[in-house]
Amino acid sequence: MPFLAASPETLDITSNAIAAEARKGLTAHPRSLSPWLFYDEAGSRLFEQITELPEYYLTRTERGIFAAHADEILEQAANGDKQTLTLIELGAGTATKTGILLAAALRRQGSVVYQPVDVSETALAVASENIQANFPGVTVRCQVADYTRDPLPLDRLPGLRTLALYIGSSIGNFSPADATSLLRNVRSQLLPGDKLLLGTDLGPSANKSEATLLAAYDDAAGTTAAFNLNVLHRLNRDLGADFDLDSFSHKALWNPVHSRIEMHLESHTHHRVHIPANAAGPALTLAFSPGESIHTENSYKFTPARIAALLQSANFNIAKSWQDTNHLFAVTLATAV
Ligand code: AVJ
Repeated sequence: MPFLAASPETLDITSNAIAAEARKGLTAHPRSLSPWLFYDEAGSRLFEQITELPEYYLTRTERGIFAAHADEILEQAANGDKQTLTLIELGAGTATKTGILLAAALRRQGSVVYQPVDVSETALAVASENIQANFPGVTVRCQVADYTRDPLPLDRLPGLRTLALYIGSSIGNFSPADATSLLRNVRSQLLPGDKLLLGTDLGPSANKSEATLLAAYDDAAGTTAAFNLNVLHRLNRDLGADFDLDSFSHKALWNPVHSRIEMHLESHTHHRVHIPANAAGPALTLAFSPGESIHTENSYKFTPARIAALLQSANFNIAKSWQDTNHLFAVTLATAV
């Protein structure tokens, strides 16, 4: 893979990090697991399936906004003048959603340097291969990093204006405070005038009922349930835990106080789960009672005012924003102040 960031060894999630995260979350009350644990190979595949579900409007709606406005987004990002953009993408994964924007960048400037950032070296290898096969004018520089924790390892290319992409409602997994620190980290790597394109899901409104929101996280085919339960399967495999998946069920709920969808795994019996000793600490026995749940994800939903406040808290000003005609999803272009 071209231009891989220098790293001592792969930064792909280590079983140590999984052990530490599971220990911390599962021994807390209420119990929780961090959503990054979802994305092992099976989980990533299930998430891809989620993005194609009839109930999961987010991905196709954001794609529709890009399809309708990509040229304008790129023009605005380049301040309408002759500035050349380099695109960086946080949590790029396999970069399947980025094609429309890269194509618009190519129409504008003929060639473009694209810097996908992700913790998964494997996902980046796929991204790099896909992009280079489909967009010969794009130079891919993969950057392996955990952007939630580390400073972004960006190449500041002389003379180029940076457009940072944080799309797909990924910001929705973070509490308001964590979302602000994350965007401040991004801002610290940008120069005044550089741009950020942020994709956010919107909360319930006249156009979107709570039922629509909930269905996106509790689909009829059970794909989201399988995605949620897969985290237990992962802990069984990676940590030697003995979670019985039949003892838990998928729960999605709307929390209006925090404006977020929550996903939980709810135990329906009295039972114990064992996790053998590992590098993160001694063996654990967890006693679950009926109705007790593990909180596995928050997915925050925004209003235009909340998006503006969040961006402002990280020193960005809104340049322009776009929504689909049904006002389900927002794409916001912001300028680094
Ligand atoms: C990848 C965080 C945007 O919150 O909608 C999908 C993950 N969880 N279905 C989201 C997810 C359940 C997704 N994000």
